[in-house]
Parts: sequence; structure tokens; C-alpha cells
Amino acid sequence: MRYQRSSALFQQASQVLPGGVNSPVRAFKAVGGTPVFVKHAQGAYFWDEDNNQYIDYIASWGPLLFGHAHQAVLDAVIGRAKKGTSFGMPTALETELAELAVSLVPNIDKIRFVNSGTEACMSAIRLARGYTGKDKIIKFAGCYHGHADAFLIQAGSGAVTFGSPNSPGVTAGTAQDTLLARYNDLESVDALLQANKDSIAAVILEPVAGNMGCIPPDPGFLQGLRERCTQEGILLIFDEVMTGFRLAAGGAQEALGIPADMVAFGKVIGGGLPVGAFAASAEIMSHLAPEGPVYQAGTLSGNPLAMSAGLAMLQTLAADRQVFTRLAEKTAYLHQGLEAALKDSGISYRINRMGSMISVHFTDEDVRDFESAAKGNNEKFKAYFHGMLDRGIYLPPSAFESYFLNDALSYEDLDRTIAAAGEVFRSMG
Ligand code: KE4
Repeated sequence: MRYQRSSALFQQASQVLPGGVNSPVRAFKAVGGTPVFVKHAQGAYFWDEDNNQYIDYIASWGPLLFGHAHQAVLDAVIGRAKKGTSFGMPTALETELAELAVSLVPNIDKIRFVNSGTEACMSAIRLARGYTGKDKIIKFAGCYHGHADAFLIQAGSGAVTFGSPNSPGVTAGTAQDTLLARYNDLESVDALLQANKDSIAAVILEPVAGNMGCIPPDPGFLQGLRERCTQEGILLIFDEVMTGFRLAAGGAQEALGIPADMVAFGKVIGGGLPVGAFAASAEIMSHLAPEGPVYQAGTLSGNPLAMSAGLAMLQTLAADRQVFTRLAEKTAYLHQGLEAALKDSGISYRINRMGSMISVHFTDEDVRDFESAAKGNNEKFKAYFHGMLDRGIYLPPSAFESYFLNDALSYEDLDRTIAAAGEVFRSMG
């Protein structure tokens, strides 16, 4: 592969954009090398500025369930743009998308649109605190809920795992209200519940983790959280920015059968345009401004251009529920192919998968939380990533990310991917 144009563009970008990108993971820091710059994309493929073609396994980090430039979304956005892109006034489109989302997702009566998953999770936490009158939240090490201060917290020292900032600019004051538990470990939650009686507003987690690679919940984990939150009067918040409208039309609540008190969305709900959302019962949402006292606002929230993309996306998946089965089957096929290629390679590995989310970990122990995910051999991951990139297969440029399959992927694409992986694993072994 030639990367001259991308390299030149990265140099130029780095003069005026911090790190040359507008979101850190794109800069290839975790895998080294120079990020490829995309010129255009269609279906399961994109072409970089050097005209190299790739099979895309990130799908814009999840939004593009049906692949790039899906006709229904294009038609909606192009048609809508001609009528004006944003008004700062209510439009019927917002209601139409809200009604469709509420009809698809269990346990929600009302929804508020924002512009990113970060905004959705940040606002959900504020609403939970306003609704319960309590300050602390429990999150899980390795789960990512966007870059709001309350979430940029890592496990601190101390037996009860008080949070400490994991980014400059996040204050100790903020960190003290974020408690860290271990994913798939109900005992770590119980310790925090005991040590913080009557002061926890919410537990927030990715019901299927995708930011440690893909980590499915152990059987009983989510049910255990549900029971504890119900018992303690704590709101259970599912961050479904990744899983929403991807695991099922009703997201993880439907796929896993566990009811949340509040749900945050992003990615698919915007069809590739900036949309986030958070949703809950009418009772909880009645506390949100202007109906209630918890303030939240946004200039471009619900703008008709983004709403038109989200509506086209949700209408398409609502009318084609088989897409979730097709995606799960394609992901299982890829899993089997990668497993077959790895089995005789002499390389230690684990593959985690749920629905159309999958990740490969170069380790000899099961990956079921951040600690075990962090034991993966990153040198092997880098070799795998670049070996696949050079063969025209674009994987997430970090071991702590999930693949996101899209429905435009054909079985020929999957076979090409598996064959490329076989070559790479043989070169790594
Ligand atoms: P955004 O603010 O990036 O739209 O959403 C934040 C967010 C919230 N919750 C979950 C479960 C998420 O995965 C995300 C964002 N996901 C990352 C990929 N791991 C987006 C890619 C990026 O940061 O550039």
C-alpha cells in the first residue's frame, strides 16, 4: 500500500489540528504509523487519498449499520437540506423520530435529542442526580461514556476505589463523586454500595462493553445490577451509544432482557450525522427543563438535517428486522474464520463477540474486564492491525475497541478478511 497522500495530509493537519485529528483514536497512537485519510466511501468500502481500497470494520465507530452512503439516508439528507438545515425552532421531524425511537425501545416514554453520545451520557447523569437528589455515580473501569468530566476517572488508590482523574483538567472535586467498580464483578459493586449508603444516584455502564474491546456481560451480571439498583433506589443507566439499535431494534434491553431506568444513545440513532439522545419514563423525564428543574439545552439539538438521517436509519431498520440476524450471522462467520486461522498459529488469543460487535485479544486468559483486557500483547495487536491494513482491511486502530460490522459486508468480503488474517497470523507466529 502507498500512503504518500495520507502522510502529507497528516503533516498538514498536524499544523492546525491538535494531533492532526478531531478525535484521538483516529491518530493511530495506539498502533503507530500514519492514519489514512478517507477520500470517499460506499457500502462496506472506503478509499483513501492514495486510492487504496479498504473493507471497513469500524463503520464510523458504529453508526453505519447498513454501510456507507446508504441510499435511504442520502435521499433523506439531500432532500431535507434543501429546506434548510437548522432553525432553532421545533420541527415535526423531531417528534417523528422520537415517536419511532420510543416505539422501538423498551421502558422509555420520552426522549431528549442532543448532538453526541458524550452529551447524552453527561445529561443522563445530571438528570439522575437531579431526580434522586444524590451526588455519586458508579461507573466501571474500562467503560467509556464520552469525555464529560464525570467519566474521565480511573480507579484511584484506596480499598473502596475512589475515583481519581485520568485527565488533566478534571478536578478532584469531580472525581470524588465518581466511584469505580470492576466490570462483571458484582462484589466490587456491593463494596461501593456499602461504603456509600444513600448517596449514589446512578449506576452507568455499557450493557455490552465495546471500549475494552468487546466484553459481553457474564450471565447474571446485569440482572444483579438491576436487583441492587431497584433495592437501593438507584437509577440503572444503560449507555447504549454502541449497542442501541445495533444489538436489536430495542438495543441491549431487548437483546438481553434487562430493563434499565434510563438509556443513552448515539451513533446509529443519527445515521451518521451528529445525534445523541437520552430517554426514560415520563416520570423521570418530567424533571428535565423546561418541564422540570434539571437544565439541559443545545443549539443544534434535534436539528432537522440530523433528524432526517436518524429517521431514515431507524425507519430502515424498523422495516428490516432481519438485519440484526444477518449481522450476527456475518459476525459469527468472521469469528469462526479468524478462530480457524489462529488455532494453528501458535499465537495466544481470545475472541469476544456479541451480535455485530467482536474483538480479537492477543492473550492467554479470558477477557472479561479492563484488567484482563489490558494484559493483551499490544505488539502483536500492532502487527495484526498493520498487516491487515496493508492488505486493505481496516480494523479499529486500538486493542481497546470493538469492530462494528455493517450489513453491506458480503460473505466474499468476510472471506477476503479471513484469508488476509491467515497470512498475517502466519507472519506473526
Ligand atoms: P461520542 O461523544 O463520541 O458521540 O460518544 C461517546 C461514547 C459514549 N458511550 C459509548 C459506549 C461510546 O462508545 C462512545 C464513543 N465511542 C468511541 C469509540 N470507542 C467513539 C470514537 C472516538 O472517540 O472517536
